[in-house]
Amino acid sequence: MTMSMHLVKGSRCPPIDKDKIRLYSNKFCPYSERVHLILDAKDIPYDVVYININSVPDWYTKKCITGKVPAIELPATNEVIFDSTIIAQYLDDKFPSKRLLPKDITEKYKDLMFIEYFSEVISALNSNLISFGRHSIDKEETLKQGLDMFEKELENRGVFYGGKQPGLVDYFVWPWVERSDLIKLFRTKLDLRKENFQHIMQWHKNMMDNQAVKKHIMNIETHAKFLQTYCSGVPLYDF
Ligand SMILES: N[C@@H](CCC(=O)N[C@@H](CS)C(=O)NCC(=O)O)C(=O)O
Repeated sequence: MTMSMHLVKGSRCPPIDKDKIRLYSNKFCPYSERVHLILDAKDIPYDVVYININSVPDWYTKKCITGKVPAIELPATNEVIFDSTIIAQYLDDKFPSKRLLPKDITEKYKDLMFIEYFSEVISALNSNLISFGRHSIDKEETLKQGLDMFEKELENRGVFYGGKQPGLVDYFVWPWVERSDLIKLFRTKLDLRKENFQHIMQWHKNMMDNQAVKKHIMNIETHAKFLQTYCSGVPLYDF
């Protein structure tokens, strides 16, 4: 069972299917999109319950202590695992047939550090966007350094960060790249020239051909429409 509307306070938790992992998600949450991509890339069957994060149902906070999405609920035991990075590691260990993290332990932790570093780039990007151009220079530097590092890393690694096939890093970075054209909507002074990011541009094209990405991609107009409601203080998740 997949619920298409975002559930709010006062709603009931839909009965869980005992054969499938359940994903608690939100259609506009990039962290949730990460987990959709991982589940689909690994062909793991799952159902989805969407949560309105501005009116979190009480039953959800009882299940997931942070009240945040994404989280997964395991069939049979009803145990809940939250946080996209932790969920992804759990799924990669539990379903090892299509590994997305390297088998080699040192390489695996390098990828996890890379993802951790990407969080700093995300926070620099958010602070640039949400300040509508009144951004701080040090955040701009973090963003530029981050993008340069991601460009160089791709040059070294091959077609994808995962090598010949997308790996965890690819699926984890993608949701923000999908939304990158939103930058144009903000009066940002950021000077990000596409010609300086040739490898990332090609990677973008390659990712657009990926089945999991194709299944979840939303067009920029839809992202923009949501962002307008978000910036107005009343985010609309169902329109
Ligand atoms: N580190 C978490 C971040 C998750 C997160 O921030 N989710 C947002 C939605 S995109 C959320 O649930 N926000 C609600 C809140 O902060 O209370 C992850 O990687 O899963």
